[in-house]
Amino acid sequence: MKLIIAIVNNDDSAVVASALTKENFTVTKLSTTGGFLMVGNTTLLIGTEDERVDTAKQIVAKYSRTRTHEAVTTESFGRGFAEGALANDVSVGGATVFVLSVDSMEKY
Ligand code: 2BA
Repeated sequence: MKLIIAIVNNDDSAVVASALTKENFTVTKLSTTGGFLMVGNTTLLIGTEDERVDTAKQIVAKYSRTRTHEAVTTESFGRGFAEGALANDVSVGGATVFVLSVDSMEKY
């Protein structure tokens, strides 16, 4: 058994989770924050049999779009976006996916 950890954009998370559920995956959605941009994203936990991992990854990839996000540089801290802050465009996503081996899973 595997645990898939998929970090996706908030705007894609409902569609990705719905598509996974439709294909009989069980999904837990966590509200998370990226350490670099410090903006919200969504982490999906998907426990599944080894042979279904590729299917889950394909679904996540299919519904996760790459976006450009403006990141304020450290020199701009405290000045905000409105005051001529120095901003860089950062490419985010589609999705970052980790696959971990699971020793056991029980439901009580
Ligand atoms: P953030 O940490 O907010 O990162 C957002 C985007 O900023 C990243 O997009 C990447 O393009 C850029 N970035 C991140 N760290 C950087 C750094 N040290 N220097 C320069 N640019 C950097 P993605 O790679 O698509 O990542 C999207 C989100 O997925 C991340 O949000 C983070 O929450 C998660 N993530 C990505 N890789 C991860 C990893 N190796 N471990 C844990 N979480 C990860």
